[in-house]
Amino acid sequence: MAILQTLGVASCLGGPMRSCGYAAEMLHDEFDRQKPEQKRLQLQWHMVYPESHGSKEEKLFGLNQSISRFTQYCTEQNQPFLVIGGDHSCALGTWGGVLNGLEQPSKLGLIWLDAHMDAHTFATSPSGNIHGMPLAALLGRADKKLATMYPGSGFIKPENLILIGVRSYENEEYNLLKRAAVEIVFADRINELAPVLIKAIDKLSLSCQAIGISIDLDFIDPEDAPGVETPAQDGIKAGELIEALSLINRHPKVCGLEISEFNPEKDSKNKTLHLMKDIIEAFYGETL
Ligand SMILES: [Mn+2]
Repeated sequence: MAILQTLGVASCLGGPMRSCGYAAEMLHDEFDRQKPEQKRLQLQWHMVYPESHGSKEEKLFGLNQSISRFTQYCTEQNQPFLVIGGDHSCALGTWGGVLNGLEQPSKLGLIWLDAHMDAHTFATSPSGNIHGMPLAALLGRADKKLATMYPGSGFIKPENLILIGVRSYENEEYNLLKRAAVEIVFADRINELAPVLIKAIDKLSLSCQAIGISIDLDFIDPEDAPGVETPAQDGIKAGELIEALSLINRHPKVCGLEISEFNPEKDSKNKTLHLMKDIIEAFYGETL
């Protein structure tokens, strides 16, 4: 069984809540409870924690730098990876690191499954929460303060980014993405997720050397994934995401998967925790 390099980000510095830093630890235990005959993959866990001193900006920069070193190494070694947030600000490190590790950073594609656009800057965000800003930085459109938290030396080309499942956003972030001509597939335009995801992979495969998938658990309908920081009604059913990911199981162009925003305090009967495990197995698991 292949070993999947996995990084847990024990931080919630980018969001308003305090508990999403426990996601990786809980998921680690969840996989540990599996019986050997149920195992579809082997995770090699690494963990990163924020520094205990310094400003929030300094802590987030340090944290994202550590995350980026991990994904840069995996990218250089051509090894698939998994990053478990933490809040979604970990994307600054995850994809910044992949950009640092690629010979041609302009050939990174990114599929962003999220109820939100995450394309604010400090100038436009009503909350000032950094988990709502990673895409602005990844596109090279950050303000000065946000740019100091980004460890990447390159940026994602707007034509290589596709947002899927959006249903809650502010005009300022919509304008930023629209000006950059980023493709957005709104949740209410999705009848069935699998063909939408496959179309996105096929499109990016034409011009990209590697494709990343970033999942914010609030992409899923809150009925199926109640344990998230910022729920939004009318999301995609969990079963549809699992089916879609099974169809692209270990796709050779996909370099890594990121899952973020799990909030155990809001979970009910461990539904969202179990879903995280199912997502990982659907994409990275071997068929039993
Ligand atoms: Mn997000």
